[in-house]
Amino acid sequence: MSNAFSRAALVIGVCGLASASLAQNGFTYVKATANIFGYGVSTPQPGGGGGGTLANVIALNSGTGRVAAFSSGGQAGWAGTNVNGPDGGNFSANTSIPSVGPISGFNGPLSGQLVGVFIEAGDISALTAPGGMSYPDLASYQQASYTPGLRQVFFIGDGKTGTGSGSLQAFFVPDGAAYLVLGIADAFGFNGQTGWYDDNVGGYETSYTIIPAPGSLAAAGLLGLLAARRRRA
Ligand SMILES: [Ca+2]
Repeated sequence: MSNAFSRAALVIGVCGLASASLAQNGFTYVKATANIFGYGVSTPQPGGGGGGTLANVIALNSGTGRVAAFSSGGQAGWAGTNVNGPDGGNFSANTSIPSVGPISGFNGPLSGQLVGVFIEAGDISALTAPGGMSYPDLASYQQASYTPGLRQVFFIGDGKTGTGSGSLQAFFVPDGAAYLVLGIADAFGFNGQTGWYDDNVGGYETSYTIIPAPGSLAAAGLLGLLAARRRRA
């Protein structure tokens, strides 16, 4: 190995470690009753049936070009019985819920998935909801990466391209995001105005990592490390 090559390898290694040490890591339990449309300050239920509980709110370290990754497991149930994991299930073949105040709606196949939304700092109550993310088919839950906008509810699932398998998916954090909110998009039969949280049971154990302005090389390396750690676990 040439000196030049070993020095380059060392620099890459140190940069990777620096990124890893600054990454924001955490764990949170997202109850099946966690209302994604409430931004942690209220639990709206315009569709009736109960607004559930406050969504999980994670205050993000500031930065630009941040990337989030997730690893989620556990089981959640709807109307007492049917259960599924964080990638969602067949309680309803699809979810179609309109926006609530400044938070976008959520439309896609399956139901009961772990979803998230990035929120900016300050009072958002007077802001207009953006259009929803596009999830036209099951394959749209299996992408390598996603770029949700502020206040745009996005699919997380178990955080991997498959269900319980595959590689970690990268979620690019919109610049200006101050909070990451995690919860469930629920409605009567998962269609129509949000509500019907109060008969939900269980929840999702969710680990998250937000990598600050990593540069693509360090991000790829850190995601690889995370994947390797999970495979050993
Ligand atoms: Ca998945």
